Amino acid sequence: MKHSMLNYYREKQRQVESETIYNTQCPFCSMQCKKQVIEQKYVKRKSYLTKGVDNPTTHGRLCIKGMNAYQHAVHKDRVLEPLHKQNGEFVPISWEKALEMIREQFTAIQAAHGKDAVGVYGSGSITNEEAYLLGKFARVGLQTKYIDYNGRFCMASAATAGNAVFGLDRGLTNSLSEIPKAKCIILAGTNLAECQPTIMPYFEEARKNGSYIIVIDPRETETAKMADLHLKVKPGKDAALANALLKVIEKEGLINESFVKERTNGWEEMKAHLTSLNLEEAAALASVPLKDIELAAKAFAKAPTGMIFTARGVEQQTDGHMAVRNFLNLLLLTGKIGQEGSGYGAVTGQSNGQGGREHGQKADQLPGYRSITKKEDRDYVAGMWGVKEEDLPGKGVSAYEMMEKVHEREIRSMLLMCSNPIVSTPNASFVKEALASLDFFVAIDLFISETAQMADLILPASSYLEDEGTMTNVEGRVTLREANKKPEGKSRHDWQILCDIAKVLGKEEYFPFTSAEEVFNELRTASKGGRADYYGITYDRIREEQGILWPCPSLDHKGTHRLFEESFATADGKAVLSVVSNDAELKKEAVSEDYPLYLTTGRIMSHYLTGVQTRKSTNLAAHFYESFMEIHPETAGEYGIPENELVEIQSKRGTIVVRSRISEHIRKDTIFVPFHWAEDQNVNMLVPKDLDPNCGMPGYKVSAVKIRRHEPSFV
Ligand SMILES: Nc1nc2c(c(=O)[nH]1)N[C@H]1C(S)=C(S)[C@@H](COP(=O)(O)OP(=O)(O)OC[C@H]3O[C@@H](n4cnc5c(=O)[nH]c(N)nc54)[C@H](O)[C@@H]3O)O[C@H]1N2
Ligand SMILES: Nc1nc2c(c(=O)[nH]1)N[C@H]1C(S)=C(S)[C@@H](COP(=O)(O)OP(=O)(O)OC[C@H]3O[C@@H](n4cnc5c(=O)[nH]c(N)nc54)[C@H](O)[C@@H]3O)O[C@H]1N2
Ligand code: SF4
Ligand SMILES: [Mo]
Repeated sequence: MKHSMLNYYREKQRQVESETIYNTQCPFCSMQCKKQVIEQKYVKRKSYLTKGVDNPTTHGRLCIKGMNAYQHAVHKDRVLEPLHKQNGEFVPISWEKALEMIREQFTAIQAAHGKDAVGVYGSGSITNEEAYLLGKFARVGLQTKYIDYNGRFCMASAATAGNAVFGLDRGLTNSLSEIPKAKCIILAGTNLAECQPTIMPYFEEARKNGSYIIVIDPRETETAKMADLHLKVKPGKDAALANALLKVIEKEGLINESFVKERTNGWEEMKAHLTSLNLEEAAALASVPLKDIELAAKAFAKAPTGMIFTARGVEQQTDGHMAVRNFLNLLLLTGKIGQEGSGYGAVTGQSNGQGGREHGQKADQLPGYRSITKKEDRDYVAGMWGVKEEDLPGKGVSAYEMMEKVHEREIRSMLLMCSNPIVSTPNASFVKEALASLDFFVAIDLFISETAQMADLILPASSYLEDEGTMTNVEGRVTLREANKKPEGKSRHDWQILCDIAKVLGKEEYFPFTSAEEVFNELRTASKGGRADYYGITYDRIREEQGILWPCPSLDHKGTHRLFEESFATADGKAVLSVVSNDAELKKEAVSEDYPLYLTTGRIMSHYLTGVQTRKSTNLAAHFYESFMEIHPETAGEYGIPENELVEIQSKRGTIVVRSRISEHIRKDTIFVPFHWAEDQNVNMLVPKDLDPNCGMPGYKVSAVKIRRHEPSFV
């Protein structure tokens, strides 16, 4: 560094009056990178530095989002007191008034229309404690059956597939440290390089160790660039592609018969299915060259160890559940699970995408991955909550179906925590219409998001820098997010808000908590003996051992790094082979003369989900301040679309306007649009409402659209 620069920094440092260090984890993706945010107070202003902190999952690494994540948390637009909508304007009111209003409204609506008239909508971005408490609040505080959460859109296909095939869903069956031992890796519909950037060194190390990496994606993403082989699948055709891979393995005699006999059920049906498959037909459906399919199948089957990872590309489909099961067939038929360097990973998305799906905020679920329809599970949880089993509501419906119930006015009031459904649900215009019809709508958020804007009441939540709690990261490691910053303004922690509402509803005895740790200790007992058993995990142990991988059933249990070594978690210990047809996609929208292109949607590195947080961050927004459409040069030429021009994209449901970005990296029949923007750029206005019948997952990755150059109209 030049002398003058050094002096400049020394002088700046001298002006710092005080420094406060906040220990935390990045609030964004499932890597949960540990970091410190350092607040420096100068004479007249504050500034912030961010430093990665060493830990067993990410070893001190941070991506661009983690480096800048303090910006939204200290942003001037944070909601800092309860806001009540009066004549279309938000007016600050006291917490007492806000809580009293909630009591009056919820009580009156439930008295007039039944308990289920109030719905609860949660999130995979809240802590385990909050997810647990939200489920308990719905079942005990409100006694409504209608609760579900945004993770339905994220993890539902893989979670239901994992439970059906292995008897247990923990995103990764092996800890991340085993990735470098895998000699062949299939990355199907996952763009790790942009979505979990700090995971990449594990794969780079695998490559150095000679691993053969195969990426399956309609686009040549940053992730595909590190692959040895890229299969540019047609959107929505992963089930057919997996069938083609299975057929090659059968034809080449590469099935691990002893593993299949000892560790799986369903071989007879599978054998008949494999015999009946036509390789050329499956390959043509997937639109992938036969020779590449053969190369991929042989590389995977012949490697001594191997792993398959799937993410939303495969999963966010109306056949997502079955498509995942077909990739699990590939693992099972080649015997690649339950050993070092061999296993499966559903790459979890949100910060607490894993824990958020285990402790009872799903329509059909009680804590510890227990089932709300099983008598013994209901008895256990009711017993520990101190309520009667028959007073626990039954199973509700999935997140999008809840919006339909709102539209039908079966649900008349909603409590929304940490989600922005107007931008994140499919068929977004319908959802907006539904939410507008609510009699009383409460949103708990950091900001006036597009959805909170529609609420009658907004309650201010504390941010990740302020809110302590546990988060279960991508590898199933339960981590403790410390938080030593005081809540901004009058904001409160999400768990506190639930206790406050329970109190005014006369349910205080069930919600007596004064700290997140107390909630966690109850969660431990609630999960005890369940599939996601956290009983042996305590705050002190997490601090000492730098996180613990569940299941961890007792205080002297070390946690579980590798699942299914001896047996699977099914009743007889065997995994289930599943017959999956090429056309398990009946409900997918097909392209037609009117709507000739496939639209697929997803993410970019510098923005997060609906963008409410990252659009507030100057450094992140600077990378992309508006949405775009990735399109192949030949297709762009066909439609007369130049680079960086406004383009209208239309489906049967609506129209959006975004900028063109011409790229050879995408298939010619497909365009890609990220979903981080709202209003005229809300791509979910185009996405159809059809759901996977097995799990309620929408088909975000396939819509049929037409495009044209946008002609600005001048008035
Ligand atoms: N930067 C950033 N990181 C994030 C997030 C974010 O918003 N921004 N969100 C977090 C969350 S909640 C999640 S769930 C994860 C998601 O992480 P990913 O699932 O990796 O992200 P996506 O971009 O949705 O989709 C992955 C890839 O699927 C491809 N794809 C599209 N259609 C198909 C198809 O039919 N078949 C196949 N095989 N591939 C297809 C897309 O081209 C894309 O590259 O990321 C997490 N990390
Ligand atoms: N087209 C398309 N749509 C998709 C997807 C896709 O790939 N394509 N992916 C889907 C997936 S995987 C996901 S996970 C969903 C996510 O969809 P959403 O959950 O709707 O997205 P977020 O932007 O995370 O919304 C979180 C909201 O909570 C607020 N918030 C942040 N922290 C806190 C907190 O601690 N407490 C409270 N109370 N509020 C907080 C934020 O300000 C923001 O308004 O989107 C889904 N939608
Ligand atoms: S966005 Fe994910 S990878 Fe990036 S710093 Fe945050 S947790 Fe880590
Ligand atoms: Mo997600």
